[in-house]
Amino acid sequence: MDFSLSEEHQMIRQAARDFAQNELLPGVIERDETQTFPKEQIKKLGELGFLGMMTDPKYNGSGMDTLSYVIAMEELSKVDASASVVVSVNNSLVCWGLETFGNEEQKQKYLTRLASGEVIGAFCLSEPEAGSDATSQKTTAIDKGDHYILNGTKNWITNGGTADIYLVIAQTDKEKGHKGINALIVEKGMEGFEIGPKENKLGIRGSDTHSLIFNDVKVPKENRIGEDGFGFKFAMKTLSGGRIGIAAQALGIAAGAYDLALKYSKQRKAFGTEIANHQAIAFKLADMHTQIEAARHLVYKAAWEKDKGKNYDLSGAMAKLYASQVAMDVTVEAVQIHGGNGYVKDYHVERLMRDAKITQIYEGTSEIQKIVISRSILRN
Ligand code: COS
Repeated sequence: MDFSLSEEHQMIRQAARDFAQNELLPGVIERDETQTFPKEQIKKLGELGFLGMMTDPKYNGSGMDTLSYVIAMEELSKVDASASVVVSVNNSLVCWGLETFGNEEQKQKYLTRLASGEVIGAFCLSEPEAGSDATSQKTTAIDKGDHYILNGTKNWITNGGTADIYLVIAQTDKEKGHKGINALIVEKGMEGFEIGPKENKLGIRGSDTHSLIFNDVKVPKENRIGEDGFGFKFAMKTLSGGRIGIAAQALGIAAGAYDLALKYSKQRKAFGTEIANHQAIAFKLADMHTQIEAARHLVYKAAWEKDKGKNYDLSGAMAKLYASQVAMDVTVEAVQIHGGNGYVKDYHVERLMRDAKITQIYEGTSEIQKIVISRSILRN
């Protein structure tokens, strides 16, 4: 076993770290407060190849491995989880999904633009009444020969307003249950496709979350991903990889809060000495550091399994379950270490605490991860 990172991985970490400090940190508090999408920053991330990190260069991607992607996610998320969720969705749900399951025409038409960051994508599975219970799709895609007619509503869609290309999961044949579900590529501007109001969220407030409404949207059949009825499997397989990205985001949020708490505890004085010298604080730092390191091992292991072509459903679910809990625990403690300062916005940790919560919810709640994990260990 070798736990050291290659020179290339270290360079990616440095590049993502520099970007986070130089481009994401300025204005991050204001963007959170005003719910402003980091448009310029995302454009630059695209130019630097961070939006199609794992995509083959022949489709304008960077051709890197999953470990590179999680390292970048970790560094970007230390500073701005609203920006990193865009990176995560575009990379592991949209680009990976299209590259792995799309046909050549779809890759040429859509993936090339998504991987270069010319446009960004959205992944549309959740509905008002189908979040965790993902097979209960109410959105319908009725087969009309050479096209589908799409009707329904999708909820809590990341990049909902800013995306140009949407991967939409919908039921074609109710009788067939999850085997009658399809995944369709929908373009912004298609007639009958309406973007609902932006959600006012607890955290990741700079990210752009909307409901989407489809009213008799005509989607050409060539926009279906995979065979008829492949949509649910497409969603599950894609989400399995997406969960590694969100686990990396959770890891980064925790690590960012820890870094701030460590620095603060060496500067802030109480009872005549820096607070880090009090065991009450030092022990908190010890716990936080240990939890983060354990989460990092789970996240990197899941990425490694994906890169090795192994099944990563279990490792990805474990990484997400654990790292998101660590993100919650560590950010709460980081606020505590900051005391009164932790409760005001200027010190960043309250934002990281709010941002942490979503990692236990999106791309499969912690309870869903436990279903995936328990089914996997009981099956074997
Ligand atoms: N890869 C490939 N196929 C998978 C899969 C995976 N990771 N997970 C499930 N499937 C397949 C199953 O094999 C089954 O197909 P077959 O009947 O051909 O065997 C099908 O999908 C249905 O699976 P299952 O019977 O396990 O469905 P359940 O209704 O019990 O739900 C869970 C399974 C709970 C795991 C699934 O609904 C889920 O992940 N829900 C959460 C969805 C989610 O993450 N929502 C957030 C939206 S994105 S922000």
